[in-house]
Amino acid sequence: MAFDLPDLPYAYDALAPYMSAETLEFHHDKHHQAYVTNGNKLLEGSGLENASLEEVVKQSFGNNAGLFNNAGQHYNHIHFWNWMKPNGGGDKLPGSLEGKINEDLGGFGAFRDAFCQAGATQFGSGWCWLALKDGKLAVTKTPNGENPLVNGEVPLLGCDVWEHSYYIDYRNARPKYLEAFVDHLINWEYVESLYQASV
Ligand code: MN3
Repeated sequence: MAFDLPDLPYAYDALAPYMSAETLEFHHDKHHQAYVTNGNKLLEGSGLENASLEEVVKQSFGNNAGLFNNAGQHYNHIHFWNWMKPNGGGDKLPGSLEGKINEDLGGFGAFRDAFCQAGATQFGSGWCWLALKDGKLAVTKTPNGENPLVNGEVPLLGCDVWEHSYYIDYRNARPKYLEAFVDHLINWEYVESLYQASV
């Protein structure tokens, strides 16, 4: 099915000061729109016109680099907008997710350290993730538009560490952006809903 740019689930200025309206205007209206526009061009004639977005991502990986890059980024950004909310972040997690993080990762503090470290050490553009792998939570990172789906994992939370996601607000201070994302922006209820849907 053709790709569509979804509206942001909040106002452009709703995430300030941690993510500015200017960043969201460029990131959503220009960058995400470009993945949608280019993805739709590359979807035509690919044989995947009727596949779900998840299937396009999985089946184009390793086979059709142009389509994969745009479909992967479309998938990642649809979720990224929902992985954030005003007054989000911090350690007040829904109960079942908190228990799982304690069990598999050693608690919120250990998750926070690992997630920020993964994002800070992703060389160049990419994403850091909280994913479900063989029933266990794992913190990972991927280059460019890749995501845990291509490794047979379920993405539960991702943070965009392409410079377009933070350079206006944080310049080169990617670690500060990652800390603000974890401490003030994560929509844990959305993460919980993906976790519940996956078990
Ligand atoms: Mn982006």
